Amino acid sequence: MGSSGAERAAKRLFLAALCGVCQALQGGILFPTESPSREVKDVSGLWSFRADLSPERSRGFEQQWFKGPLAETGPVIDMPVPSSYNDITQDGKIQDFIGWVWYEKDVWVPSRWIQDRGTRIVLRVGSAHYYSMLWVNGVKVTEHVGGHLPFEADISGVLRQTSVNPCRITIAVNNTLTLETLPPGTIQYMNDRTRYPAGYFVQNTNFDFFNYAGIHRSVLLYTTPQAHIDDITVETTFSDNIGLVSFNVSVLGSSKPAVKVTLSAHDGRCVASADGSRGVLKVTDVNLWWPYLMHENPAYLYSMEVQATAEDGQTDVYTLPVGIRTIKVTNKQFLINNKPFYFHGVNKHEDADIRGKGFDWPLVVKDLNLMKWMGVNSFRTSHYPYAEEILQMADRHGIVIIDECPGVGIKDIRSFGNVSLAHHLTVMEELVRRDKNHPSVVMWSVANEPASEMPPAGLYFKELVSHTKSLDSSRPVTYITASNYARDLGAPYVDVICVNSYLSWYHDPGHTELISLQLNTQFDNWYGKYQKPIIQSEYGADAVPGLHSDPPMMFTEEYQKTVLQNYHNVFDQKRKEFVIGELIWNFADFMTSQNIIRVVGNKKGIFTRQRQPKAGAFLLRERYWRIANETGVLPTWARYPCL
Ligand code: BDP
Repeated sequence: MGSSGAERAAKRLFLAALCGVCQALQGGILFPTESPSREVKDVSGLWSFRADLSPERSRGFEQQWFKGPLAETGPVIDMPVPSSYNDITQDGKIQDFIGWVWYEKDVWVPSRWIQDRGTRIVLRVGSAHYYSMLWVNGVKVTEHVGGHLPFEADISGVLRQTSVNPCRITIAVNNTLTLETLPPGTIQYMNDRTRYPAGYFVQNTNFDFFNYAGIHRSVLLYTTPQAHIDDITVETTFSDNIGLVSFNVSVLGSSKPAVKVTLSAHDGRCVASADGSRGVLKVTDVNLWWPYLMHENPAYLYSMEVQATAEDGQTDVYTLPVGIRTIKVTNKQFLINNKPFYFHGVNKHEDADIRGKGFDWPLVVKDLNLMKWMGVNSFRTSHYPYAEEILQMADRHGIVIIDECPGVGIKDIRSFGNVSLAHHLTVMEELVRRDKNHPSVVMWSVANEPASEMPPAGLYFKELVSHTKSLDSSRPVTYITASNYARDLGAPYVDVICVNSYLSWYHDPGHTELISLQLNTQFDNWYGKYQKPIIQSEYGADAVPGLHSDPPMMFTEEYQKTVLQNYHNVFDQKRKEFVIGELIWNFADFMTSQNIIRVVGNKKGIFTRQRQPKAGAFLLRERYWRIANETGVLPTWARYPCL
């Protein structure tokens, strides 16, 4: 009986993960928007919720909780969606729960949607961590493996067959992590009966953030005509003052759709149009998409309207914002629109009090405002894909993004096997499929700090990087290493070397005087071996807000500042050569699992978890604006007043 409980849940998950990798990705995952032919109904809000606390975590399936109202099979509580469930209640069992939780909501579907058989009704979940199953009126409609990307199901048939309105949506979510999930984890059973009760198990992971779970992004119903635009891919370039937008539209439900594509400028003026599902639009006097602080008119977006008319005369309309820009990497530079770009930015987390990793507009806008206040021109979606709304915002404000997949904590050699690799490739496909059209996304990061010195890592990363390039040849690919340059087996395959190091923190704690020497050595070794541009993709120190000491001591705000200053001195030398960016770890304090090196979470934020600045935030603000003044063209409204 030792292998009960979550181990079986883990096995169930494992099997699902296998299924997930067997299925090739089908179709697109366009962000749901309204248009003359499409409607969107947000069904987020309060859902009924129950965690399956049975020892096997399997009671919900045995008793088929999806068959009828959840309240009829046991007690339910209110659970907000989107939100992590962990910090919502006063119950420690919910905070640390591992296994299946059940969500349910009754939703009215407009009867004209159901009556009009030409309407396709789609149920979409922005993300749910980690493995999800969905039922509508007791009928299973889909399942999905992976915690940070959207999934959806055409539920028109089920709604028309079951004709129950309001319809009952049931979503079961399992947060168990196994050696083959991304991120990976293991379930460990504690079998010493003198210390642990029967069936006791823990979830082990190798990453430094709380494994928040639940339905993290909006749940939507949306419609399209039966013959509909399923996917759009754009790639952009320019020559002199002519912008070129190549497009590829895929339409489902019609064998010979008539496709028309129109590109409009800000003022609504049509600047180019074409007929057909593939083609190239030419834009004269192009306004390029430029990053924030690099140009006086940053983040210019055109609007691309796609119309697809089927044989029966029904037309589907979808509008995609399009930024025209190019990305190139040389052995020393990162070029956006052929001009050198220096990343002065942050690493973030989707993390906040109470809601955990749940999407929250006030937080998203506050974070954007803080980044702009600080002169941040870029961020990395450490350590997983963020909500697409965040990318859209970055498109509109010119913030550059390194888009990272959830390949974090790959430390166990068993997670470099074929099953893991196949799943990792699928996740990259899902990520590229979702984010390929965002001008803000300039690079893919396939992993963070994997055990890249282990023998399987070389082949693993060769495959992963080349597969990602085959999905999108327009962007460079990297992974983030903390390995020693001489032992890193994946570096030959990436376009940009991204290095994390914590000098005077995890190494030689307290000795900030060593940073200069050690950091210079770090850069020279990496560049000497690979001749590729380098980003310092993480550096930093914990600072407990309000703790002070002079001379600086670890964990004080002064120490955090001193560490940053010492790094900056070296960056200022090396950015004249081959260092192309610096991303502080971390934008804000964030929650981790409980352990002896964390005091209620990781305190390396330059803002607190509540987004109040520590001393380091002011230091970085001054620096980033100074760099922007030196390297960019600032609009007059954006000049930092102190400089
Ligand atoms: C880095 C990890 C990051 C951690 C950070 C730290 O990439 O996830 O939070 O260390 O320890 O190695 O603060």
